[in-house]
Amino acid sequence: MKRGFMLAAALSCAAALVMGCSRDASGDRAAQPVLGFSQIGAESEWRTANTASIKSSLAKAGIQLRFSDAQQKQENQIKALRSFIAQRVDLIAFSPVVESGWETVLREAKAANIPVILTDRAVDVSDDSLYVTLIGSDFVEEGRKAGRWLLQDTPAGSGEVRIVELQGTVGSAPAIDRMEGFHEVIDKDPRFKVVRSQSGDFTRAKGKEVMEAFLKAESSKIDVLFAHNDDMAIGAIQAIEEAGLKPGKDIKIVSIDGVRGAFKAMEAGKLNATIECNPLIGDQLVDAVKAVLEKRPLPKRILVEEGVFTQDQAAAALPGRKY
Ligand code: GYE
Repeated sequence: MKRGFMLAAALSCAAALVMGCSRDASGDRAAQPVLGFSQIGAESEWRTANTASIKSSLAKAGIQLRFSDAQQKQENQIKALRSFIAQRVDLIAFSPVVESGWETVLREAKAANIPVILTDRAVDVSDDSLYVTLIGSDFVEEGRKAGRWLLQDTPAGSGEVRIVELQGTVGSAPAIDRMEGFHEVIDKDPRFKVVRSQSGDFTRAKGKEVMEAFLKAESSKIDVLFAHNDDMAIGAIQAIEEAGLKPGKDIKIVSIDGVRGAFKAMEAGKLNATIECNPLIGDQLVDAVKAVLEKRPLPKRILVEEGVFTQDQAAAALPGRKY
């Protein structure tokens, strides 16, 4: 009996070693690995779904989560990362609000031997051994998809197409890349012109505010709105309606994410298309965490699959949407 118990204890300890161990619990190594996660904030429906996915997948996998919300501020993320290092967590994952400015803190994590996984957004560092992998979408391709949709939707032989653009957070990977991909496609056709472009910080409130400013400033007709996320488009829809115009008709709108709010706006005829950006990356994060703890190699980039949805597909697709 006693021997059996000791064997079981030894086995579970071995299993704990394979899984990786928390190093901070009263000096004893706990069986559950500990992951510190620094999230950007709760700026959009996308982000809320992303947080829920990460929390539920980690809980299911028995990985202990220390979660920190940065309220969209890089300084808060850096503080959170330093605190995870001080707590000697087994792993750090984070979604970097902007691309630059991470080198120092990532070196501190490396010096402490704590592997770092990036989720959703990229960093701009000279040494890519500072992180294990990036799990996230191809934002340049999403921008291209928005551009291609617009090209297809514009009748041949039409005149000038005047576009306004609501950019995401200044300096963030999705804002930089979506803008680049969109331009790559539309710049080939001289009819398309981006007449105004400004950040709405990925939020509804700012999307509305900046769209109001666009509408006031533009004396000529705005044909198209390209918004880097659905939330800003939804905010802008309000501004367009308050200006007495019909969103989706007077001004065509294409945005990115594919959240439920976008499908509802498409059903109502107010949004023309949304490019999917899948926030449900919790299970892929768990797989990556396990690979790191078991010392299996990982590719530097893990992509997420996604598509494009238009108004005519909205009603059929909405009940099946998970975010
Ligand atoms: O598109 C936006 C969110 O980084 C892909 O961040 C993410 C973006 C997403 O605020 O809604």
